[in-house]
Amino acid sequence: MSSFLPRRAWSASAPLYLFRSLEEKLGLVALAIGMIFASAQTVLAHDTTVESLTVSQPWSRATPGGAKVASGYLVIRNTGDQPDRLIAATSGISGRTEIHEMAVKDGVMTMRPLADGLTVPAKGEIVLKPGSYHLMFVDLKSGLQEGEPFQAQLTFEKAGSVALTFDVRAIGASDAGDPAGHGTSTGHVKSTRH
Ligand SMILES: [Cu+2]
Repeated sequence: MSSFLPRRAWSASAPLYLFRSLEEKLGLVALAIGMIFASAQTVLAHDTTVESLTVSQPWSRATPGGAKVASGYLVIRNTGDQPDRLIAATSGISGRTEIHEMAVKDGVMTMRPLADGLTVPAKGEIVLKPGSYHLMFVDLKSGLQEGEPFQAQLTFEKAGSVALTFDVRAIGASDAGDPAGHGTSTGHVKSTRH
């Protein structure tokens, strides 16, 4: 770094040079730390990462009065070389939280708990969405209100546990919506409320 300096300038300013060098190093460290925090906060805005898994856009719907169940949706991406498995979920809003799949059987939408959890393929993703896989918050302690997020925790076989904040969208919302959170209410998704 100092090879371009004349020898005389180098020897005269050596202590200063060392000081500046140290200062420079500290500056770089501070910059690096700043960048780590900046990128972490960017990630936290929409995604939560644990090991090789990234969980995006956790959301749910407001519940009608008296409802005892609510669904949870999200996307899990796996950048790793090994599959992982979502094996459990918990939340303070419900007595228990199950992992469900939904399918059409004899023309009727049915759903069932997945006893073995849900595999997240290596270098792949799994989408929990209306009409498909979802979390089911069973025995709700109180109704979910639009715009009032809640916390839940997912547990993966390999990556361990991750805490998430679920956005609560309007009754009848069919997807996670745009980041500004403008609610859409469409009647046709009623049959896929779970
Ligand atoms: Cu369900």
